[in-house]
Amino acid sequence: MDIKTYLKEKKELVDAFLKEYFSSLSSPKILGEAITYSLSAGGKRIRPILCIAAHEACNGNSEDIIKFASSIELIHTYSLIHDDLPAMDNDDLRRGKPTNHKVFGEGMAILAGDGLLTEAFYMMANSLSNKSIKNTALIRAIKEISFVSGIHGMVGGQAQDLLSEKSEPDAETLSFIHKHKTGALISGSLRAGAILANCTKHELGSITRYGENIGLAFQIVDDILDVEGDTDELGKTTGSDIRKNKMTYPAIYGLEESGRKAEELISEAIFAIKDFSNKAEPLRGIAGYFLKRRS
Ligand code: GRG
Repeated sequence: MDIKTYLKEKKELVDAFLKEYFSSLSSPKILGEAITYSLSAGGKRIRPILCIAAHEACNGNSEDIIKFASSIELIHTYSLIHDDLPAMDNDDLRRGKPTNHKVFGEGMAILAGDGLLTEAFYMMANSLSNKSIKNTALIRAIKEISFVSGIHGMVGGQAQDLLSEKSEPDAETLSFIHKHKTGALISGSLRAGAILANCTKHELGSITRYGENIGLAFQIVDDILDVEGDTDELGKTTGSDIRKNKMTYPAIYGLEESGRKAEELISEAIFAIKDFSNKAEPLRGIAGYFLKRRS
């Protein structure tokens, strides 16, 4: 299986779903424009794809969860819009385009983020499209995504990140930030996909270990790309972590050791799903892709 083709096909499914879903957004018009501006700016759709791939690995059918998986992209996009605000990272460029607040103003950017976050849960709650998904599984999956997105996950990690800009780098805080700010939503997306396929306890444990490892690896690679990457390829301004005195892997361990750590985590992720059939090939491929990505 060619992982690039898999990623492209699944991204197209998510893109098409989101385009249709937001084609008739209610008033005021500008709010819809601010939302679709960021949502259609060319994100990789990694979190929805991971949700779908975990669902398939646990013998689920991807078509059953396109709506649920796509809703996770709304949460991710909200987090990027708010992360770029002057009160947070104050960035001008995202996904190769001016950031949301640069185009629509801070107030509308905040509301676009709020709207995306809320709509995500409305979408999830309305995502029972097939009898194979049970109500109890859907509630568990929604519980999972709300846990990893909020104070116990992404928002908690972001808060620590904000606090740490003024402190000396330390490994424990860095690990907390990365695992919560980035790893939690990645791992939660995978777990939700598995839960919606009525996975076994053993499968959920393996998917969780896979998710925790690739989640951390994803952010380490992100840190490395901020130093070594190309602004055009990345679609965001590089070097911003150093300028903002961010706690990152390269800042604490250096580039070489950070690369080694990411490789180690990816191997552990692949090992964690060793008992799965070839239906987990996309998960294995995505782990490898995480290491090589340039954007
Ligand atoms: C609650 C006000 C308020 C703000 C919350 C939680 C939060 C804002 C921000 C944290 C989220 C964040 C920016 C995490 C970094 C994760 C990361 C590596 C983002 C880039 O993800 P990709 O590469 O991006 O998947 P694309 O553009 O492909 O979607």
